[in-house]
Amino acid sequence: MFAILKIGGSVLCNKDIPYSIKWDNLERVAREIREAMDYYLNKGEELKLVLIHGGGSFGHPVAKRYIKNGRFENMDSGFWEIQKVMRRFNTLLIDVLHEYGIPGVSIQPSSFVAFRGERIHFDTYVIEGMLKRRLVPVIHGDIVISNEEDYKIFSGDHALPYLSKKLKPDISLHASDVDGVLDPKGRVIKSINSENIEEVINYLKPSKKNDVTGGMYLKVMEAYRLGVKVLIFNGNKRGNIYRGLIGDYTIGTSIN
Ligand code: IP8
Repeated sequence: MFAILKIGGSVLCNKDIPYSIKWDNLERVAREIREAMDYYLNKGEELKLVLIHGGGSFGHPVAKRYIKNGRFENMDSGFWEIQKVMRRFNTLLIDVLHEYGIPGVSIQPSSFVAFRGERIHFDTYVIEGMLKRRLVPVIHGDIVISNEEDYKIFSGDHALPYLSKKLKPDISLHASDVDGVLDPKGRVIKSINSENIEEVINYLKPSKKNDVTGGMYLKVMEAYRLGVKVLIFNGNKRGNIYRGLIGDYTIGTSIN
């Protein structure tokens, strides 16, 4: 089984408090990944895994300080400051993975990823080599260079579709803080496919009133076009990460 798992910032951090980790959640996530690895090992198989995490309460507050009127300023210190807090967050997370015997290795996008226009420059040769060696690359949202002289945030939401398209996992898991894609009555839509995509898109279309819906609209559109199965589920609920990793796709909304 080959999975890419993105863990949302709200699962790992308390967004209201800078540099705060939800330690109980982080421990639980690591334990559930370990249990999923053991599940496959017991069957004589293995779980190939790429992990992605966002900026959480580390990258976002620091990045905000350097954005004025939609542009980055004072980036001689901004670049290394954002890189530094993200490196710290990534290290804290990977340290916990190691405690659970998960061979996490750090992938720091600010060192080698760039935007060229809207195109992402991201060489995955080393990540693929790490996967062959049973390592678990842990990629994070970061600050990266963009075009000739500019900068841009490379988000976990860039990394998940980019790596899914390129590495073609069996499943792309999106552990967020919602139960999945909701219908107008607030019920989780179990599956989005060619039969109901038009209908779902219609009621997710961004309205000015509601940004969150707009966010979900883009996520669903992108996931649908990926050509890889995507599962959006609630990573705050105990057991969901384990279940997603062992192929129980009833825990949220699957899109393919
Ligand atoms: O939380 C943002 O990543 P995201 C990364 O996945 C930074 O959007 C540095 C704010």
